[in-house]
This record gives sequence, structure tokens and C-alpha cells, in this order.
Amino acid sequence: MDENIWLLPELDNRVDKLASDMGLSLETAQILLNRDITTKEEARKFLFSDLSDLNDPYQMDGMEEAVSRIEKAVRDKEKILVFGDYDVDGILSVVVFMKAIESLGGCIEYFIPDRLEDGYGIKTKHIKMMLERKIKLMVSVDCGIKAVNFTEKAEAFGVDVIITDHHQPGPEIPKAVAVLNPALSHSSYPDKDLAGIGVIFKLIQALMERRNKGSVLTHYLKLVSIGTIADVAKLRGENRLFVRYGLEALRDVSNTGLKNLLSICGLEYRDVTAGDVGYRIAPRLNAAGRLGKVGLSVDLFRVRDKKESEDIALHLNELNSLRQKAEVNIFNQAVEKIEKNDLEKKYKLFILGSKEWHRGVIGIVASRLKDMYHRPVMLFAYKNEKAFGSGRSIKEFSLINCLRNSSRLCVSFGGHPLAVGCEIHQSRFDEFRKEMNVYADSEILDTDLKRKIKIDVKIDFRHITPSFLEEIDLLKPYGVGNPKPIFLSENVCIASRPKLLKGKHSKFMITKDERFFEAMGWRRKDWAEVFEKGDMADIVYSFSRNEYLGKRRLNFVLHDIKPVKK
Ligand SMILES: [Mn+2]
Repeated sequence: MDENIWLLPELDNRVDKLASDMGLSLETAQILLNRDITTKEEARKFLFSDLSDLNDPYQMDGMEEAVSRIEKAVRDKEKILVFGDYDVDGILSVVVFMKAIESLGGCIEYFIPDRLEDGYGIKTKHIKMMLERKIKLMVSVDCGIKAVNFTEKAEAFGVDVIITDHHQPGPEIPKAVAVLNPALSHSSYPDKDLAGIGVIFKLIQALMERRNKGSVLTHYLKLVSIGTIADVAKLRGENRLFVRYGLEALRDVSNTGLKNLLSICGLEYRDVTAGDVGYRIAPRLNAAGRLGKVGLSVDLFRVRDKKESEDIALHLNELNSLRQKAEVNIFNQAVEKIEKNDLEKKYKLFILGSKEWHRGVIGIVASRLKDMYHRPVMLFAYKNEKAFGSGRSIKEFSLINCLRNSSRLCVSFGGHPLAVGCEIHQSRFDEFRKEMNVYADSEILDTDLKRKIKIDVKIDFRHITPSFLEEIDLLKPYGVGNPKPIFLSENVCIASRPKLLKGKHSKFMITKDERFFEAMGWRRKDWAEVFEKGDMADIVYSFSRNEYLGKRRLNFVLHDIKPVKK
């Protein structure tokens, strides 16, 4: 059994005050403090804010200019082009902006670059396409903050440009009609974490409120919530509002495409969670872009015909299955290489490659392998004497610094500490791998390779009451920046013989203080083999509440279990 490290924070000395100020349990107060919510006002906002707490869109620099220019274009029937990106954030930004402009009576078309042919972002070559399409105003979504040359040229050709983006700017900002980006250093906008679709939503909010159409905004939040989650934006501040109200609104969907999308994801008849968006919805929308058919994902929401929309949804599902199959293949081949060669004992960084692997999929697999082995992983797809790599790292190790150290061996490279991409000549691959491994060996400590579990708070079974569960529900939606709370309970008793489910999961009945709970150890059959009835243990777990025969039941999802010596 591999040993995880349990991290339990000291009980915060502000916990009593926050609990009594808010009328909350000490455990919930500690969970809030762990998320840097320290005052009564912050707690009130986090737990109880509603759509009236959305920021004024005009707090974002450039909003006034952007709104006036768009209103002019709508009035004069000028052709607007929305320029997007091939990921979910970019695709849905295009969809919501087109919908908004059309509802105002404007003319709008879209362009999304091809992932493999064009790559990310706006390039000067795109001017030709815009002139051919007789565009008068271009609005970028989820990209464009570095399109300095493009903007200058476009304006010279008589095309006005509005940039909306959330990526970090370069040294120079494009001289556009307006640049909307909360990440700009001089921006006074209170929320820096908006996804691309959050920024375009603020623009839509400004346009609608000016026409007293603010009531339509909740409809937009459905797609805004999906884009925000898919872009792994922090679910705090305004993003938390988007997601809370957006996911709620998904209970009542009228758009045919969105309905069909939920249906192929198996989400028609239940509440959608952030996890569902990440694991079910986003992969299907992304699948089209990965395989060079990004337009399908836009069409899904735009076609009126029921049958046509159904066909598109099925097609997306198929593309996603293809992608999944490719992913499983690569994953299995990689695991085989790792196990057969005993790489876990030899390397702290895994670098593997094959000419059979698809460039568009290796990143996802690298991420899964990183989670499984808890160490950085780089996978390469060989093609035409070149090796295209995609890597993912654990937070203890900066993969981009490692790559920088070997940059002379790369044709190109980029990324950040946790995720990188690069291209190298295959002839230099062995040298590259050797050098990267030497660097990783010297930088990664043995404790870095241990998985750490961040526990929120210790809890007695006696404190798990219906009113406590209601309090905990106020913390939803969970996701990036607001993880599901993790509890520790000590000296609990395993009440009956653990069961093995489907040969791979463990199921426990656990008791203390005359309370009984069912606890699941997913994919941990070893636990059912190790523990016996009557054993004492410390458990680390989160809650899972499901509806069963009309009754809500509470289960535990076990993250770890350690025996207590009698
Ligand atoms: Mn984005």
C-alpha cells in the first residue's frame, strides 16, 4: 500500500468568531477559513450572494467604448465577425456572443482557427479572410491580447477591432477600439479570474442592461457556467455566481442543441455538477476541435432543425468515443512500458513516445498518468522525423523550467510549470530524454513523489447532523478554488466485513458513537483485503449524497484509511 501524506491545518484562531458571527458550526467555519474566507462579510458573500451581486460591467476598462462601437455596428447593419478559439471556453464564447448580437438585430459571423492547421490565436494572415468576408468590426473572444500587429493592420484596412480576452498580456497591448481584459495590470476590475466567456458575458451584460433586457442574462449563464468550468477557472467571486446560477438554470433548457448535448451526456434528468461539465460535457465539445471539425460544436447550438441538431450531437458523441478509444490505447501502451521496464524505480520523470500516438490526445493521457504515478510525465508523438511532446507535472516540480534547461535541444517549446508542449528533432530525442531526467533527478525529492491529501477539518460522527449537511451544501458548487471538503475521523470501527464490489471497489460499514455510515473506496480493492470486521481505523473522506428511492442518503467517499494499532 502506498503511503499518502495527510495534511491537517491547525485549527484557525478566528474559527470561534467566524462561527458565532455567522451562526455556523466550527467545522464549516474552519472550511471557510481554509479557503481564505475570513470575515463575516466575505462569508456572507460566499454563502449567500445572488445575481444582484454581479459587478457593474462598466468597472471593466474599455467597456463604454466597446458598447458604443457595437451599438453603432448593429444600428448600421455593419458585418461583425467574432473570432474565437477551438476550446470549450472559446467555442461557447462565440455562441453566446452571436446569440446576443442577433437578438439585438445585428449581423454577425464567426471564425475559429483550426487547432492543427492554424494553431491558437489571431495572426496577420487572417486579415485576408476578413476583407473577403467584408467585415467592418471584429470582436475577439478568449484570444487576441497579443494581436498587436494584426490590430494595426486591420485598422489600416478599415476593420475596427475590439479585443476581449483573459490571458496574460505581452509587453505591448494592441491599439484596438477597446481592450477588455481583467488580467491587464492597470485594470481595476475586481475579479481577475474570469474565463474568456466571463469577459464576453460582461460585455453582453452591458449591452443588454442598456436596453433594459437584463432579465435575459440568466439564459446566457447556462453556457457561461460550462465555459468557465471547462477553462478550469477558479470558482470564486463572480465565477462562483456564474456557475451556481448557470448550473441551476440547466434544469430547464429550451435550446434544442443544448438539450441534445445534455442527453448524449446522460444528464437530462438530474442536476449537473461541475464534475459533469469537466468529464462529460467539455470532452464532447472539445472532441470536434481536436479532430479538426470545430464548427460542429458551434452548429450544435445554432441549427433550428431538431433532427439536424440531434445528428450533430450524435456525431460529437462519436468523435468523443474515437478520442476516448485513442486515449485508452495510448494509456494502456504507456502503462505497459512503465511496468515492463520498471520505470517507477528508475525515473522521477517519465518521458515516453511512439509513432502510433495521436498528437491531439497525448496531453490528456499525460495528465492521467501524472495522477496515477504522481510524478511529471511527458508523452511524444513521432511524425516525419519530429517528436511532438505534451507534458504535465505535479505542483512540486516546474516542468517548464526543466524544459528551459534543455531548450537548445528543442525546435520550439512553451507552457507553464504544470503543463508544457514542445517539438524536437527525433535524432536528438535520446539526448533530450537523458538531460531532462538528470535535471528532474536532482530537483525532485522523494517526498515530492508522495501524494498529499489536504484535510479540511477533523470531525466527530456526532456532529454530522441534518443541519450540518445543509450548511455544507451552501459551499457548493465545488470545483477549482473551492474543493469538496475533506474530513478526518479518528478511531472509527469497521462494523462488518468489508465487501469487494465488481472485483475492484471496497465497501465498508463504519461506526462510532452509535452512528453508522457506508463508506466507498473506489478502485481500492486492496482495502477490502487488508481490513477486517472489528478493526479500528482513521479515515479521510468526503461526503456523497445521492437520491435513492426518493430518499436522500449520505455516503462517504474514502480518500484514505489507516489502521489504528490496538
Ligand atoms: Mn480561455
